[in-house]
Amino acid sequence: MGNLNDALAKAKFVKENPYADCELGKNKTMLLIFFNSSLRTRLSTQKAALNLGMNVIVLDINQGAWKLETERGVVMDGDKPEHILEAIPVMGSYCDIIGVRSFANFASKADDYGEKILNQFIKLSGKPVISMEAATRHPLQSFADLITINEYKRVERPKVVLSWAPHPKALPQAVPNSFAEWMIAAGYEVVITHPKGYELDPEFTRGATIEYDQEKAFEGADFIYGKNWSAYADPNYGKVLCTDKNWTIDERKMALTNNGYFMHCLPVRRNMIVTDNVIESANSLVIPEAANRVVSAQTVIKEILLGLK
Ligand code: AN0
Ligand code: CP
Repeated sequence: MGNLNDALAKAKFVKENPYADCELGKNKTMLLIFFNSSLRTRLSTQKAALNLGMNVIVLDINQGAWKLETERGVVMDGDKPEHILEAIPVMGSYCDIIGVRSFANFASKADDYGEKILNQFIKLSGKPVISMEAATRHPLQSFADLITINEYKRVERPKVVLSWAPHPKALPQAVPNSFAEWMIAAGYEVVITHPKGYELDPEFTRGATIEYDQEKAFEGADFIYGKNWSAYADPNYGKVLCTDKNWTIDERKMALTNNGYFMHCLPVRRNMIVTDNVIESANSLVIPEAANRVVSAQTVIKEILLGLK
């Protein structure tokens, strides 16, 4: 928690003094590369860089850029005119810091969990790289979640419950992996609840309690963090095993908590993950949580800029 306390103190300063370092990023360029859709990460990371006086360029790879081949050795006679091995150093040459969003695509668990795309950016861009959600982690989200829990917690060591909830499409494990990793590192009591078959990589969950009974998990919780994810374990990696709406987070389940807060990284599908009444309740933190995405991004970008000086 030592490093996290330091990070939280830095975040608090940034939140209270958003323009204190508005000259730090002068004549520095932030390039944000999106392989996947985004609302919050796109806007909050731009806002964070602008608050630090940086210039910002955003590129959606799938809208307007050349389709990228990612495999070496391929005869490029198909629909992909450019190779990522050239594209990355070119993009790196136009900026001082590069942010990348590249979700797990479930084609290869080894490539996803080896962070193949993110690592190529780290290796070939020649610039500091920020993950804006890569295959296995979403650190800017987890840092914002930590800031939010630290602001709202009523006890030193809150009970934080990560609850799987149903969703029609296969989603990555990045958000729950990171959330578990950060909350365990913060020293909180972490309980993870999900149907059988949705066990996450133990690399991220060691130190948490796994409770298959969702209602039991909710008892006495200070924070409920809703999230869907697809299966991690073989042979079902990346698959939807269950869409049972008995797992939807509703008022009856929230009543089992210690007047607990509801959190979700957003975007959220109402009445699949969480009912209208819970997300609209006074205990829902989804909006302040999303607002803290500017704070987490600005704190990280500021540290990187200080390191570039
Ligand atoms: C993504 C996910 O679950 O990883 C992004 C969340 C921040 N969600 C969707 O694709 C709906
Ligand atoms: N929470 C989050 O990262 O949202 P976006 O996918 O909209 O960026």
